[in-house]
This record gives sequence, C-alpha cells and structure tokens, in this order.
Amino acid sequence: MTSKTAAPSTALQSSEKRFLKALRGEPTDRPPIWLMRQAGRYLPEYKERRAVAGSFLDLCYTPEHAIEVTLQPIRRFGFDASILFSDILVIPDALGQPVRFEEGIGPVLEPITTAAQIDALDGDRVLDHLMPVFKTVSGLRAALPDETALIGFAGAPWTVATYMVGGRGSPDQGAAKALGYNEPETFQRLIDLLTEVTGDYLIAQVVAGAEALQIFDTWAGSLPAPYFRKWCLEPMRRLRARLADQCPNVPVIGFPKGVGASYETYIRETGINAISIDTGVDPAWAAKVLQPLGTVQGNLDPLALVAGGETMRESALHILDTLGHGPFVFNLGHGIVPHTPPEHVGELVELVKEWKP
Ligand code: 1CP
Repeated sequence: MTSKTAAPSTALQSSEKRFLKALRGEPTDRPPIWLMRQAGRYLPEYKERRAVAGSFLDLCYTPEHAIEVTLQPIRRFGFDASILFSDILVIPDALGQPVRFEEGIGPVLEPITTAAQIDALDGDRVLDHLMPVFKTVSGLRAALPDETALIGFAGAPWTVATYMVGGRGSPDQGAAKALGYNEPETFQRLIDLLTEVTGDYLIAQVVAGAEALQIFDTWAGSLPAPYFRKWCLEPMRRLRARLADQCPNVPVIGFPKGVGASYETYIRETGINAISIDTGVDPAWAAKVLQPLGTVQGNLDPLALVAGGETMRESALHILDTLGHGPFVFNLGHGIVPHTPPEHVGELVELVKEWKP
C-alpha cells in the first residue's frame, strides 16, 4: 500500500480521546483503562455468542459477531479503548496454513518446518482473506461511543512463527528455536515474510478505522539476547518504520512480554510510542527508566483481578500511585483469565476512574 491514510471522522475527534492523548504523552484528567482479553470467556454474553457463531474462527470472520463481542465489555464497563476482536493466528490462516481452535487445547496448525513449506505460503492472499476483519473494524468505528478509541492489533513475527512451526502453543517454543538455530536462513525467510504481511495487515486496519495499534510478542522473553535482537527487535524496528511512514499519526504499543531489562532497549530502538509491561516488571523501575522514553501500559497481575478485594485494590493503587503521574495507560500484565469474576472488573474500572493524579 502506498497512499497515506486518514481515519474516518467521528463526532469527537480522535485527537481528544483520553486513551490516544495518553499514548501521545499528553496530560489527561485521569489515566485511561482497558484490559487485554477484555472480550472473552469470563463474560457469559461472550459464551452465548460464541455458541451461536460456531467455531472460534467463524466468530472472528463474521463481522456481525465480532462487532458484538468487541462491544460487550464496552457496554458493561465503559473502558476507554476497545480492541478489535480477532486473534494473532488469523495471519497463518490467511497465508494458507489453516488454523483451528480446539476446546481444551487451543490453536492447532499443521506444523511448517521446511524451506519448501515456507516458500509455498502466499503473502498475496492475506488482505483478501482478512477482508471480514476490516469490515469489523469499520463497523466498530461506527458503533463505538464517541469517547472510546479503537485498537487494531497483530502478533509479532517471532510469536506468530512459534505457532506456525510448532503447530500449537508450547511452554518453551522448542520447535521454532530448533528451526531457527539449525536452519537460520530458512527461519529468517519466515520472519521476513511475517514482517511484510503483518505490516500490510496493520496498515489495512488503519485504513478501515483503527486509531492505535498493539503488537503482541508474547514469547519474546524466551530468547537469548542475540536472537531477541534478530527475531524480535529488528523485525519490530522495520515494522514500526513502515507504519511511521504509511500512517504517521497512529500510535503503536509494543508488548514484548517477559524481556526484563530489555524493555528499555526495545522502546529505545524500535521507536514505538508506548510499551505494555508484564506483571513481573517493578512499576518503580518502569516509572524511572521507561516513562521518560514513552507511555507505559500495565501491569496488574490478572490473578489479583481474580482475587479481588483488598489484594486487587492495593495492587492497583500501587501501580496508579507509581505510574499514574506520567504518561500511563492502566492495564493488566497479561490477558484476563476465563475464571475472572466480571464484578471484579467493574470494581477495578471504578477504582481507576476515581483515582486522581
Ligand atoms: O474459546 C475461545 O473463546 C477462545 C479464547 C480466545 C480468545 C477470546 C482465543 C484463542 N483468542 C481470543 C481473542 C484474542 N486473542 C484477542 C482479542 C480479544 C481481546 O483482547 O479482548 C487478542 C488480542 C488475542 C491475542 C492472542 N492470541 C495472543 C497474544 C496475547 C496473549 O494473550 O499472549 C496469543 C498468544 C494468542 C493465541 C491464542 N489464541 C487463543 C488461545 C487460547 C491462544 C493461546 C494459545 C497458547 O496456549 O499458546
């Protein structure tokens, strides 16, 4: 795609939305809040809609259903941002490596482990295949309340590659590492292809109406430093540069989960606007080292949200008191888990909305 993009106009200009102001580092009346996996199985209305839709991918690829499940948590809790309902694994599906989601297992793909299989993937069909996702994005822009920002997203090349090569989630990403260590050139071809098509995909989401983008690198923390640089940092730097060129006004949030002190290198070297930190990062360290470089998003333990009560209150207030004075977006350190009581989410949103800087 070569033309520059402008998001459709709505009653409240994008620029005035609290979440987008925070991503640009501008002062806000209070920190904005949204939660990773805010749509999902902890909500009874999600389970109902999921049953009607059929398979998980049918839910992602039917705009009417995907719009509905994206809006469910907005109606209930009034979050400042909504995230497009989809999954990071629509990219392999679109490249011609079919994905299915099995109850109790998660995503299942036919593993790709040879150069010939990588060469058979077809980057040219990605945007056509994902047309329903773009319809969901534009439908959401029309349906969301004026003050609610819309986040588009994708998985980072390394994390998506771990599923493509391993065929499913794994605790150590062993299959992707084996291919990367034994056949570095072959694996690099896959990373390069994913970097290219992920850029196409994110730009098309912006054209359809996404106002900010988040890139999930869930398994970044499992790589030794030189490989983290090669397979996470470098592709993200290229992706960010392309987005800066094609949609310069759209802020980008990175989430290289579990990388510890490398969060600093990541924000410095990629040029992203904001960094989402996992639960293990000390908010005081993030305030001192990361906030001068960009907006910090995070990092309540999803299990403190399950616990609720004083544990949740104290944990949330500690984060707010430490990070809430600089550019900050309240979130979790990882996604909401299915056994989270929805009432706890309501209490958390109230607490954040009442907190004063
Ligand atoms: O049965 C169901 O209903 C499926 C559960 C589910 C949901 C609700 C999956 C399967 N994906 C999603 C939606 C989803 N996934 C969203 C949009 C919803 C929202 O945030 O409100 C997003 C942003 C994702 C991103 C995603 N998918 C990531 C990155 C973030 C993270 O959680 O680390 C990853 C790694 C995936 C893969 C995936 N999809 C689904 C599952 C169960 C998994 C994890 C597989 C594993 O165990 O490794």
